[in-house]
Amino acid sequence: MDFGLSEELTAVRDLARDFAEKEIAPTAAKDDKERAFRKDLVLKMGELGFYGSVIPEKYGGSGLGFLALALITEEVARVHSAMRVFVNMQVGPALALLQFGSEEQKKKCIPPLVRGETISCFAITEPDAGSDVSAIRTIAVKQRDSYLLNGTKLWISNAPVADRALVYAYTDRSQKHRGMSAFYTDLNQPGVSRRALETLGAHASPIGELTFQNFRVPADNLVGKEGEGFKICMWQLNQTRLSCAAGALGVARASREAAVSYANQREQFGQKIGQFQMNQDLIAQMVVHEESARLLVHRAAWLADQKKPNNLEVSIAKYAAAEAAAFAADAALRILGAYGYSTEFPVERYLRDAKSYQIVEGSSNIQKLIIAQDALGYRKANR
Ligand code: GRA
Repeated sequence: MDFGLSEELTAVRDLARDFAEKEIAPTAAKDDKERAFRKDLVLKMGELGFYGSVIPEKYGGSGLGFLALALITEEVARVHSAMRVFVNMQVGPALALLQFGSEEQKKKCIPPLVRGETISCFAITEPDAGSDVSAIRTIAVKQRDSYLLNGTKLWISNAPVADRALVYAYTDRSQKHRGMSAFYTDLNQPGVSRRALETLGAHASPIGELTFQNFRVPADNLVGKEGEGFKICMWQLNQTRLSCAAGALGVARASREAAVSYANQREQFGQKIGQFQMNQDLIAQMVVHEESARLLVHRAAWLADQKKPNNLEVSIAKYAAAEAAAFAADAALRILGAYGYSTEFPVERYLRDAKSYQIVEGSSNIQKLIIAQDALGYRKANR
């Protein structure tokens, strides 16, 4: 067993840290406040290879792997959680295409995703289907050499700005989840309307609704076979969930760093507030939750790099990291008091951003369901 990072992975982490601190951090508060879409930073992350670590060189990536992706994501999220969402939006569709797409789709679609040239998203969730993916209502009806898509997708990250979307829709509803299919679509075609939405956190990550009205998708944009959509969706979520967990680590770390720095400097009742055991209790818990979550995230990423099943380990890591982030941001705010509550300091942003991790990519409750059903032997997570 080796807990150290290789030289190559250390270099990847340092590059991401350097970029995050120099290029993302200086405007993070402003970007959050203005709900800015920083396309320039999205492109720069592409240039630095942040979207390509899990993509082979043949399709424009570096093939460095999932641990590299986790390290990059954590560093980006540590300075601005909203910016790591772009990583997931490029990587999710690219990986689904890599795993299930035709050779032609891979050659044509993956390199621009890796470079960040085509801004992408994946569209699963709907007004009446969040945790229960098989309850989606969007349908795709085949008409000779194309499909007509109708339906509404909600809470889709990048919906207001994306060029492409991996859309999940039913091609045969009578087959239940076995009648779902996946389409890699061009959103700049007629039949798509978009509505931007506002959320509590992740303000610099555009989010919204996509409505498809007789949206025509060429038949060769079907990913995999008809009926494979649910399988593709579950497979894809297992990858993006891991990156999400790594993002949560970044927020947990930023919160812990802010709390420690403040506790070492702020004085009350004649001493540094770090001397008070109630604050020490919070800091000790932050450290333990964060460090255990990091080990779990790295284990799940390591398994992915060994090409071993890791659905269970991803759910454990995602649950642990999301809860660690929410705990740490809340604890940091308690330690900073009014300064934490103030919008002059980043801790309130960490708290708003941390809450998203308990909801996205399978809520904490869904992760617990997957973990408990595996433990009880009802439904094995790794299959
Ligand atoms: O036996 P079968 O052939 O019928 O297949 C079943 C099962 O084996 C079938 O699907 C298969 N399956 C899987 N196959 C491969 C299920 N899970 C997997 C898997 N992981 N890999 C039906 O299975 P089931 O267990 O009966 O399905 P279910 O009960 O309908 O749903 C399961 C579950 C609740 C886990 C699922 O629906 C789920 O994961 N829900 C959470 C949805 C979610 O994560 N949404 C995320 C939305 S996207 C997002 O948040 C973007 C955020 C962006 C960002 O911030 O980065």
